[in-house]
Amino acid sequence: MKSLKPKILRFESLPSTNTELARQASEGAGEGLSILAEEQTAGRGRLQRAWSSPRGAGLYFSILLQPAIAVDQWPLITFAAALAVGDALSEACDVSTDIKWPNDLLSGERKICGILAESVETPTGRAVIVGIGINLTAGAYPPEIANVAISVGEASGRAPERETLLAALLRALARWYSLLHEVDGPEKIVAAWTSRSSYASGKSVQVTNGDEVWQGITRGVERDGALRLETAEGVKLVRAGDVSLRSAN
Ligand code: BT5
Repeated sequence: MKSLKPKILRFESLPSTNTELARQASEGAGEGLSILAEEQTAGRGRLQRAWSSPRGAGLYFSILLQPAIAVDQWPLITFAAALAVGDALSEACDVSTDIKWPNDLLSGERKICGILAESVETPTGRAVIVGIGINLTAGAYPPEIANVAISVGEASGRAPERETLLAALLRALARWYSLLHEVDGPEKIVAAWTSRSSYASGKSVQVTNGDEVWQGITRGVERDGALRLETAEGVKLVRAGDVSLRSAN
């Protein structure tokens, strides 16, 4: 069994917890090293998009993992992280969430958490940095995206306790990460993810990946985390892209 022992380094301010952890990983930091910052001045999303990270308004966290699973299953690390955040939000804040493929936690269709997994070379082999940004208060995101973003405070009606949430997150990450390494663990993670995501099956969506745009109905996920999309031209396997709800026309 693989057990995760997180060790947290705390910073007042960083450009990005993922970037700082990548630097430390390339210098030999070990599995479980985690970084927490009060604010990020250059927080990152996927495809070099920005993640709004003002001081004290969100939980900005990254953890270094060296999974002992086949590389083609590494996308399931993001799934495991999404399941862990869902558990932590439910346990510590009484907030229930939906998961939008591949990495968004939603509360009532609005994004409450984003996850950014990046692979990195270390002296002991390839590793993954999982970055997690959770909005604690409405100050975490810019007002322009208030229609698509939400915070724990707004979703729960209570002031969120960051340390309680962090502790729950670390426990949940250790649980799901350990499951990922069990025989049948990947199948169990895909099954749990599918049961918690209204987007996994039967949802009419549009998927944008660079210049490509596909429309279709979601039909579950593959063993490696790829999203099955039934389009007019047949079933496509989506491995990268942004999923949005398709408006009825
Ligand atoms: C993500 O990207 O959702 C991944 C976000 C990961 C952030 C964490 S914080 C700790 C660690 N260190 C980092 O530098 N990053 C990680 P993506 O799916 O590409 O979504 C980005 C989009 O979400 C942006 O283009 C905005 O539209 C929107 N957005 C930005 N800030 C937001 C916020 N605080 N809450 C909700 N939506 C936001």
